[in-house]
Amino acid sequence: MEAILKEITDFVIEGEDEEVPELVQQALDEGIDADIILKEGLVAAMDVVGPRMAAGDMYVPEVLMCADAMRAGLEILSPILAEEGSESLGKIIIGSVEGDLHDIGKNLVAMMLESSGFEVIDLGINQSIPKFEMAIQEHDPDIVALSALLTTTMPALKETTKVLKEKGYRSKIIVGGAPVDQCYADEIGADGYAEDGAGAVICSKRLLNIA
Ligand code: B1M
Repeated sequence: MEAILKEITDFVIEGEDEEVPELVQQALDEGIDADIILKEGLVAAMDVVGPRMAAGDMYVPEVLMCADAMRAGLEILSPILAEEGSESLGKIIIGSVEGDLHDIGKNLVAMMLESSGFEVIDLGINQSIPKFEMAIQEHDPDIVALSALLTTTMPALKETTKVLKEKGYRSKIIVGGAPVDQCYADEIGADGYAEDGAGAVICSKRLLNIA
């Protein structure tokens, strides 16, 4: 089991978007849990890519190839991870804040929320405050989930939260992303913080008083 997971990790790091889905399917056929493949195969690759990127050993085009390979693998896992619930627990708008182009983690969070029974409207990356506002006016969500992966986009997280709160929308605001923590969420006045997809589900249910 470990061998194929390591192979998946290595192929994601090499940005091989044709081999990765094949290997993910092979791992599933071998009976490995989708959740294990996600964590120990796909996400593990990003734990290698991140430090290499920080050290200047990998550049943006190469990292983009890794992201594509990861996405290709996720496409195989998504239907298994996201078994649809019948009745919606509530409506959630999710997006990466302005200036932030990262979406792998956000997509995972969206998938977890959806698979837990929430209706999720994913606005995508680089979403300005007016875009969040337009979406809120159109969909009237119970929750708005904001994602930020960069320390440089944390101020956009703060500003978006501040403006949406000031405008008095009924939606609760939850925030997350690698540089964000509970302390920062409290500081910027968000209603909730989640470390990952599972946390976002727990946090959303808590805010909507769902047992
Ligand atoms: Co970027 N990048 N990147 N990058 N990138 C990081 C984040 C970085 C830590 C790498 C590093 O240097 N070590 C670093 C940030 C440093 C910092 O700010 N402190 C960094 C940098 C510097 C940059 C650029 C500035 C590089 C450059 O251009 N010189 C640039 C900025 C672009 C921009 O956004 N404006 C950039 C670009 C990119 C790519 C486009 C090449 C690519 C993104 C492709 C894509 O997403 N489609 C990329 C990638 C892939 C990464 C790393 C390697 C991997 C991110 C990832 O997908 N992780 C990342 C290093 C790392 O994280 N190891 C890095 C896997 C994913 C499952 O985890 O995204 O953390 P994560 O999501 C988690 C949680 O954070 C949480 O749940 C998710 C699931 O568990 N979560 C939420 C996320 N959103 C949530 C929302 C919620 C709740 C929880 O709502 C409530």
